[in-house]
Amino acid sequence: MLMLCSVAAIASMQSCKMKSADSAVAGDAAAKVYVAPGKYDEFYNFVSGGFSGQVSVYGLPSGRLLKVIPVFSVNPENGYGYSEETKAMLNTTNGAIPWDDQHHLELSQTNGQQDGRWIFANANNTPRVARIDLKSFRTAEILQIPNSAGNHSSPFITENTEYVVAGTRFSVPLGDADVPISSFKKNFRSTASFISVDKTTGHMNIAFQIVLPGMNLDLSHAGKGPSHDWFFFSCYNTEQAYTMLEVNASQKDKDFIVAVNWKKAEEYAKAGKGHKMPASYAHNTFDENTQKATSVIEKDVLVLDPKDCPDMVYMIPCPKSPHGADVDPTGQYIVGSGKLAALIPVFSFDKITKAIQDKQFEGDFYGIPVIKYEAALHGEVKKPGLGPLHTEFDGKGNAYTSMFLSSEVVKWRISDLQVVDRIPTYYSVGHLMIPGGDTKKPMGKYLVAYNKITKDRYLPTGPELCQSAQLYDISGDKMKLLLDFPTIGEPHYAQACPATLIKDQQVKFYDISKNHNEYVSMGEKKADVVRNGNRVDVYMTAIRSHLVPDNIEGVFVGDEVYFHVTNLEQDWDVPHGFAVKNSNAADLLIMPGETLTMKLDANKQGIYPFYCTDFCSALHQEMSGYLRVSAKGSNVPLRFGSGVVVADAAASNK
Ligand code: RUQ
Ligand code: CUA
Repeated sequence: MLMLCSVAAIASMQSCKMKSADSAVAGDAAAKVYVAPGKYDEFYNFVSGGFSGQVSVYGLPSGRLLKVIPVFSVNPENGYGYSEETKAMLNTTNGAIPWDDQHHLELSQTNGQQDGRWIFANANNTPRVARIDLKSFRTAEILQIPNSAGNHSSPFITENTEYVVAGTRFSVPLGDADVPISSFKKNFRSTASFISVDKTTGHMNIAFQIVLPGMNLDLSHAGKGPSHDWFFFSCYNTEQAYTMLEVNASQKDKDFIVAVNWKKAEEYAKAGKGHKMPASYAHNTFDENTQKATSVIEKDVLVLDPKDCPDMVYMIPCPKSPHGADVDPTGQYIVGSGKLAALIPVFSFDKITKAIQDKQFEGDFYGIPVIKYEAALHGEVKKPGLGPLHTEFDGKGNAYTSMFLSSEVVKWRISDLQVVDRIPTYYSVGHLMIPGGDTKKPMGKYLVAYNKITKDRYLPTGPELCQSAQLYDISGDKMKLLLDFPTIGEPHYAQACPATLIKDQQVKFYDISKNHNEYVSMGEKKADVVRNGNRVDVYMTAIRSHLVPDNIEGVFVGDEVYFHVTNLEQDWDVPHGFAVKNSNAADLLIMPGETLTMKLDANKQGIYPFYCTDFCSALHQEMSGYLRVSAKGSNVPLRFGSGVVVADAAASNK
């Protein structure tokens, strides 16, 4: 904070004194964010979880947390990544990975507007892209990205969700080659992967990967309208440093916005201009029918080299270590936010097109033409503040840029680049978000700032303080602070859409007659326990308020016990939980009509109680049972059952 203050002071931007929250809050703020008991919020706000690896869902304007969707991290709360059905979702070519760093989200679009079908999420650390189904709020697919590291400029999408992109923040040698780090210039490359999305199923595949020089691709956004065919990536470290980047990657005055004509790339790919390169990456899908995830290892990737594909990639100089690359709702203006720049350059798509036609180049970067800065420039926003990171739009001709160093949101007009308003954030804002703010049709009513530092904003909680979001009213000329709310993990990018777009399409329960899980029990009569060598399969049912079977004997130390629990309920909001003493797996939270499996290694003798963990009824506490684990070699027969069916059960012993 001290450093931030001194930088701010130098530019005499604003006082270092912590502003009094009272004075900064709009007088009618409480009424504006109050959503009465039983009433719904106007927007769903999907917020990246950063180092939590998950995505959280809030209501706006209340800031109420509605759900945490497990995506890249295991989630003991509901067994994601622990249950046999979901384990494969986290599979990679490096085995199961229980965590990632989740930064950016993008809602699927049709004609440049949100369509409420899916939301895509990136994993930075072990490069992956996930697709979350907005009917179930569940992760449906995770695709690993080869030839990548630090998958940061992802998962931004084209106007009709034709492609989701994934660009490397850390350049690496292709094909995991073993080379000296000092051979960076020669051997390291950045890549921009274009993942095709099936129009009806959402199924993802890497269509092609464009190989670029060694540098750091940072963020991106697709064009729209006139710039529909293009994708814009910011990059830094065109110095190509591989050590002490803090200094060495900040030498040049300008880095680049990389403009990629993905339509051309598509044509080149079809025309056979690429080459298939061997690669190995996991492709995990959750099948709603079998209610089980499978992981397939893909074997190659189609690579396009700009050398073989003229007119596919251009560079636009952009001061100084650009971060956000944001495209306005008309698709005409591209905003590059240089983290270390004292201005915000805004590029014009028409000018870029003209510059390409007239060959107004100032040279090339590894054979890629570099367009003259002035030729591409619409203009510069002067003295916007310090540390511009990200820009969103309100659909009324205004842009809003987050200023990390001077801790503020700055509103400026796209037409004449004049700053028209600024408002402090508490503190060090990273991303900001307006519902639909990166689409053709922003809903310029609210803006949310996602901040890195909270300091004194909440009750302290030991050395780690919560991260925070702040809601502003942007419906008038002046921005007004309405609300602070804490977030899960570290919030980076976020998306919000009108609640009406998705609230009525929600899956309420799974039709049990369509449950094709291979271990389903279609009714209590089908409950069973089957031994096969040292593997014991328990086919269990759950319904208010009992588990069948609830007595199991004849299991021995050294057995592997699989509890396949089917929730027989066919009603909304009646999950059952399942936990068993001594289990190393987490809780299962089984939705109505669903089957989930927990594996238990019976490694010590004793009585293992099991029970439903979700308070489902007045007799929830009674929803329990016992597993008896006997010493290896003892002669306890396999017996199982529940109440009246115990006798039948004994007869069906195998
Ligand atoms: S990046 S602020 Cu991934 Cu800006 Cu977080
Ligand atoms: Cu089922 Cu508690």
